[in-house]
Amino acid sequence: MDLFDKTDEPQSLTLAEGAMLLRGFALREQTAILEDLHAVIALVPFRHMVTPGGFTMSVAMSNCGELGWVTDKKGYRYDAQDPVTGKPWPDMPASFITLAHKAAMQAGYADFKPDACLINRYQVGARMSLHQDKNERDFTQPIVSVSLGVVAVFQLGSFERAGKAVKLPLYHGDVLVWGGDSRLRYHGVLPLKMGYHPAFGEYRVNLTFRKAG
Ligand code: MD6
Ligand code: FE
Repeated sequence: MDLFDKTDEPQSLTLAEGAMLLRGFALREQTAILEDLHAVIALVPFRHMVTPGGFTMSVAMSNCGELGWVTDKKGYRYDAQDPVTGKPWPDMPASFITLAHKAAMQAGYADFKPDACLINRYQVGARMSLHQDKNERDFTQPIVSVSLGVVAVFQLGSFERAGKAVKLPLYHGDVLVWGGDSRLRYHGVLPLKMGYHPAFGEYRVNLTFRKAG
C-alpha cells in the first residue's frame, strides 16, 4: 500500500463471532459528539457510584436516554430516574443515536434503537474488572461501545470469568459492536495508563449504547 491508498477508510475487524471492531468509526462525527457530551455532563456530572458490595467504582459515570445504568447499595439496575436527583436522565442527543445506529448497521444489526447510554470516564489507574453485561432484557440486541480520549486496553474474554482473555487497545474514535454469540462474553478494561488527548486531557471516555428495556 502506498501513501495515497485509503488509509483513513475505517477498518472493520471481527474479533469473535458477533464482536466487531470498527476502527475510527466515530471520528467523522467527533465534533458534534463532543459538544453533545459536554451538554449531557453539564446536566448530570460524572460521579463515582458504589457497588452493592460497598466498593466505590474507579470509573466515574453519567447517563442519558430513557434509562440509565446505576449501582448503589440496592444493586445494579437500569432506572428511568437518577436515584440521586429523582429526575429523568437527559435526552439522548441525536448525534449519539445516529452514531450508534450507523455502527450497528455496519456490523449487520439493522434497526438498533438504543434507549440507554452509559457514559464512563476513566482517569489514570481506573479500571473495569471482568464482567458480563446482563442487566438488559433482550440479549439479541447488540451493545455499541464508543471509545474517546486516552487509549485503553480492553480485555475480550470467554464465557467464564476465569477463561482466557485477549487484550486489545481501543483508541479515540474506535467503535465496538458487541452482540450475537459474543453478547455474554466476559470483558473488562485494564487500569488506564497515563496519556493525553487534546480534547479529553488525561481521561478516557466510553459511551455504551443499549436497548435495555
Ligand atoms: C469500557 N465497556 O469500554 C467498558 N460492555 O469502558 C464495557 O463494559 C462494554 O465496551 C459491553 C459492551 C461493550 C463494552
Ligand atoms: Fe460491559
